[in-house]
Amino acid sequence: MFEKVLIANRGEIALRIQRACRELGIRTVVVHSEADTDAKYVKLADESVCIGPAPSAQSYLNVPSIISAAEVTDAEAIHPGYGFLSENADFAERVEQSGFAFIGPTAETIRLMGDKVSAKRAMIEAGVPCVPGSEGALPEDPKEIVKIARAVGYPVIIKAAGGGGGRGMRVVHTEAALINAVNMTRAEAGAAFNNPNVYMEKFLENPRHVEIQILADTHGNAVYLGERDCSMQRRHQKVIEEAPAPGIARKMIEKVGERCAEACRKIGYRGAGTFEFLYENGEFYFIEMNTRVQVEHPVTEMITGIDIVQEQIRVAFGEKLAFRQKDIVLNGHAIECRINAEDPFKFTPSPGRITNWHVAGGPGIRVDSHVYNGYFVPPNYDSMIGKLIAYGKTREQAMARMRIALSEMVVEGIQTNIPLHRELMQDARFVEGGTSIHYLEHRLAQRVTDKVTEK
Ligand code: MV4
Repeated sequence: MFEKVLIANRGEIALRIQRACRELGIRTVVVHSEADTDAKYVKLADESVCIGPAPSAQSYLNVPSIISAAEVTDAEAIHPGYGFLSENADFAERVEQSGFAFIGPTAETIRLMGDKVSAKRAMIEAGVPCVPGSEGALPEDPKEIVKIARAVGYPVIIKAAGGGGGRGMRVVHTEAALINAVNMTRAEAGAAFNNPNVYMEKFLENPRHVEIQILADTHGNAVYLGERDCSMQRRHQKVIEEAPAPGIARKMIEKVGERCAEACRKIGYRGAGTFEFLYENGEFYFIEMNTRVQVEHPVTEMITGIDIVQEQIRVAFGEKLAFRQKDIVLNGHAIECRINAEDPFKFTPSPGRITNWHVAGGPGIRVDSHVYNGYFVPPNYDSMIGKLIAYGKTREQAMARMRIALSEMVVEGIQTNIPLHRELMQDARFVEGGTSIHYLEHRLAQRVTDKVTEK
């Protein structure tokens, strides 16, 4: 196994990766910005290297500094976590060219999946069901574009090939609005992603977001670890995730999961990955693949008993997966609430010093957080300060445990979205399960109306 791994990330995931390394007997190097010098996980690491000032562009995105840190500490591999450089193909390439293992897929795979047009083409070829739409990027000729839209049928959505995660897309309801929308999306995409290519899909009006977790080794083995429902989101930021997805037939998941695993074998995928689908009227439609470990990986870990981060590291070292598909048994239900340092009504960030931090506990409760009493939440990064995960034999038990856990959580000195989670765990539609990607935003709009009219 690797003797030393460098963690090129911060916050809860830096701590999560460190714990995985410890269990595997691997020493850790943490790189950090000046804003994170006092973070406890930095002190817990075997070694730490300050790689720059607080702004990410000068620290967590500073490729030469990170590579230098790996060189001076003699690390053998780099784990990028999520966000920051995790899906940057050029970074993965630089890491490997400098003689380190990149804990993730190859630069080539990251590039293939980073371009949503090539990703979709690869998935169609591999037999993964996709949203109907244009074959590849849209042509220049407006007449051709109009023809494609007529064939797909309105409403359509125009998406940037370089986008993803909700960036660079536009819904079009009528032919009259089509060409202008394509031109606008193209112009924005050229500026934002340095890639003006756009493609078209049928716009699904009320889908759920259901994703499939996969693991693949470098010996041609790939498995799927079931699905997660991530439909509870606001402005493309997930708020609650759960596994399994309520009300979807196991047979359906097995069918689409096997397609995903087969696609991984076909493209030579390495490590952990997620296939994002929209699920509507009993059908799965692939939209994007994420080539990193995801924030919500713990819900899958809870129901499979598999440590996804450890498996990423093992596979990067060249080990074979220690299990086959038939060995993977889903057990029970898990729900994750993302805890953000933000105003629970206005959603404005709430950085600052945490004067009192008490976490929940008890059966089936897991807290992934780097926060402690007296910790200062820096204003420079994402507002997520931790994740509260509840496991139960059934969804009802997981929810009951989550309600208790949320009642036990104490965070003082800053505002958090814990009050929102308390509300949502009592929400009749959420409790019922199977809400669409639009539900939370509708529910929040309702909350404002309720307040004004004092219902
Ligand atoms: C869509 C869609 C409806 N139809 N594509 C947004 C994020 C990016 N991953 C893809 N997204 C969407 N693509 C088609 N053909 C609706 C969304 C979408 C969405 C998807 C997942 C989770 C939340 C979302 C919120 C708004 C829109």
